[in-house]
Amino acid sequence: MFQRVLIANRGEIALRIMRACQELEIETVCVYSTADKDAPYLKNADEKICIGPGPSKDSYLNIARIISAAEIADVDAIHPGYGFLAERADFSEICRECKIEFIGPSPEAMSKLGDKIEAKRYARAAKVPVFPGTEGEIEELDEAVEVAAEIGYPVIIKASAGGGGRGMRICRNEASLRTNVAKAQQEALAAFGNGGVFVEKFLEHARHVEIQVIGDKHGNAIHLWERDCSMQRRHQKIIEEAPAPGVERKKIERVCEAAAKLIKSADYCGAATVEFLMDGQQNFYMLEVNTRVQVEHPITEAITGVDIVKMSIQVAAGEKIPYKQKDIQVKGHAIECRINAEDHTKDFRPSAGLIETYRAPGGLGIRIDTHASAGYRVPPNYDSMIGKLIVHAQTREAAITRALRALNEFEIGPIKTTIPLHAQLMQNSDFKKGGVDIHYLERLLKD
Ligand code: MV4
Repeated sequence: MFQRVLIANRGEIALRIMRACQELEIETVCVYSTADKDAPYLKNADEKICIGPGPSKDSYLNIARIISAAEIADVDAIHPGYGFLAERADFSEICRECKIEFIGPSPEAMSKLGDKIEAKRYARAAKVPVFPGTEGEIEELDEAVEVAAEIGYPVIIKASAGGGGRGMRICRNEASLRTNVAKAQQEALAAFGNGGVFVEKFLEHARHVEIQVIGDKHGNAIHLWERDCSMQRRHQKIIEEAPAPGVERKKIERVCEAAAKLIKSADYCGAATVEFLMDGQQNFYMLEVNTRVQVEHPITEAITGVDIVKMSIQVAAGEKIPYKQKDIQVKGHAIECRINAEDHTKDFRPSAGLIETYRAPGGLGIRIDTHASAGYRVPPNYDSMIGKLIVHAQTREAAITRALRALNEFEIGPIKTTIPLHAQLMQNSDFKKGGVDIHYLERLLKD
């Protein structure tokens, strides 16, 4: 096992990783920017190293500074968390060149699955369902038009290097497809340095269901079942839950097994998420593979009892996954509410500043992953998520009741947070029924 790990991240996920390291008796070194210098979570680290000023490009995204910190602190490994450098294959490669273990996939595995066209190839081979569409990247416009005629409109053009909603164009007829392919290619080249685009069937109404998987360096991979992340706004998830309400277990089990096979076929080490859209008939279509630990991993931890962050470190250190697939059983239901420092009544405007009042809920089935507390100043430089409330109960209904109870106990002020929005959603009859689609929240907020 590693002796010392550097955490190349900040906030709640830096704290989450430090806690996992402590339980593994690994020393932690946390990097920070001057915007985070007084943040209390840094006290949880054995050592902290300032890597630059507030702007991410000069600190949390600055590879040279992070590698220098890792060399100075003499760490064995770096955990990237999520965001920042987590999905940068060049960073994974530089770590390898510097003989520092990157806690996550190899640059090869990350590139294979991070590229959407490549990922779709691996998916087809592993019998993971994908959208019908062009096989690889579009070379001839006429070929794309032919495929679109076969699968029927609407279709969507996506950039192979895109993700999270970037580089997509919906085409509802041939004329639109003909004018948009070249534009999409140019845009993709400018934005991602890779002009590869593909076409697939566009699904209008769908739920976002994703599967947690993990691989080790011994050719093993398992899945940890699914999460439903349909409650989102502008590609930002707001609420996630596990398992996905109302989904036939036999059906999801087949997709989960294929997802595990997919990452195994890519020699993938670490935690990953295979994202799907699910239509009204519970057909699944893969969207993309996220090659990192995700924000919403705790709901999977709640229903499976598996510590995903700890396991991500163990597999990076060369240990085998300590579970057989049949050991991973779903127990109860979990819901995560993302607590953002935002005013949802003012178009989710960021609400940074000093937290004067902080009173957290507690009790059975409540977990709060946050770096916030009374006296903490939320810096304006970074993502507005300041924490997550994760509730676990025996049934979905009980989890919703428990979440509302916890949200009513939760007091953060005077900055605005999404707590009141969550309390409203926990009482929303459509949410309570289960199975809202990916456009639900945006529709609700419009009325
Ligand atoms: C789609 C789609 C419909 N059909 N692909 C958006 C982000 C990226 N991960 C893929 N996305 C979508 N791809 C096909 N073939 C609809 C979306 C989409 C979406 C997906 C997941 C969660 C929220 C979304 C919001 C709008 C569009």
